[in-house]
Amino acid sequence: MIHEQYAVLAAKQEQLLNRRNEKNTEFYNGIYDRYRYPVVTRHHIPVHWRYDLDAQRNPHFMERLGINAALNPGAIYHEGKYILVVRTEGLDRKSFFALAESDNGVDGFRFTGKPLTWDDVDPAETNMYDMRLVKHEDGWIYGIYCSEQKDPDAPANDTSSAVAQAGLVRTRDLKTWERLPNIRTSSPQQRNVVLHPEFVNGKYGFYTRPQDGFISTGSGGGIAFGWCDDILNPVIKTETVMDERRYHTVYEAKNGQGPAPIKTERGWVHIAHGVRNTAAGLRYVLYVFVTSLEDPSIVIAKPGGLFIAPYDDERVGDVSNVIFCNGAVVNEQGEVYIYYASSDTRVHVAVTNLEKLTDYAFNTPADPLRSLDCAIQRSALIEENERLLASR
Ligand code: M1P
Repeated sequence: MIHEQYAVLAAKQEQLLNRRNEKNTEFYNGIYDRYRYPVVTRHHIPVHWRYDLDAQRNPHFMERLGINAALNPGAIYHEGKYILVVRTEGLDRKSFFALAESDNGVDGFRFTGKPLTWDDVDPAETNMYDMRLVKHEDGWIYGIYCSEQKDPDAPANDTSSAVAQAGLVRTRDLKTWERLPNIRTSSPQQRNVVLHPEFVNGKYGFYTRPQDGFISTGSGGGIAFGWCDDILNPVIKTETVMDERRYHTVYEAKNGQGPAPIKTERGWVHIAHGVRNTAAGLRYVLYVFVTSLEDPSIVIAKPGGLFIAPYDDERVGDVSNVIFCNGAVVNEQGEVYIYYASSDTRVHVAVTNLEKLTDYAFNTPADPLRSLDCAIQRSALIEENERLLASR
């Protein structure tokens, strides 16, 4: 018999799932709209994924397999639906992937099916997270995720050191997933690896993030680009850094490609995360750059500064002061839905369109990189505006 408390929790959850989202009108920057409520949280995870509903086995209706957080989703727009593959973190700290879909992209996200699983090709893999979903022109939908395991070279008493690699899966129907071999590069570790959606000179193109350590990228200079001939044997022989880390920018300490880049008439728009260190720890924000349609590894425009930073309640969570994005979609109307997680805890959406994103990407001034030059840059804007205001 089903425990009576199930109906209580299910009804409460229905209210949350049916709650309409709305633009946050207190926020304005002309570039994108923020929404009042997160689009996915741990409270969206179905009750029967967390509780044993059987009244005899679970007389106190205790949560048996709780969920700590729902974050960093991969995203695609597929058959008229907004699909997220959410990093869903159990109370045991292990993340798994779960698919949620919505008809309008801003509310009504519901988890479907069961947690995603596939053939276990790598018994050492301990944790999986941050999938980038890409509809490639070869007809498959690929997912690249961080596949993490304990560092096999760490001394026995070191139970924290880890190694990150790029796991690869693919599907045609978002139901059956085929696990392919991990993507191999010459870098000791990899995270934030993303497949370019089109062939580049007949090859599969990848954005990578070479890193020496698990947390620190060390000698890894930034976001890199590489190719592979055979997706079934994914070896990237050469990685060339295309978007470097740089002193006193928002991506000084680390950066990483976000979702697959968005194709516009003027170039591929990339949403990336940049990291800097502070007295309160690492701060993660998003920034934008554009690469050439002819060669997606050549940066042709780069607005200065950050694109999305933690805002109000977004600042606080399991890992505070973090905005991370690995999913964005474009619908038939050219609207762009950017799914970002705040503080490694819950998922939000920011909505813009291709025209605004392109305007932002090409017409926002570049970072002058020095304070005095920034002051001169701003003074020029003020002078132009003062002339306009005086002529009113
Ligand atoms: O905690 C912030 C983010 O840290 C990592 O990102 P990066 O590899 O760029 O440092 C990832 O673990 C990511 O999941 C997490 O959101």
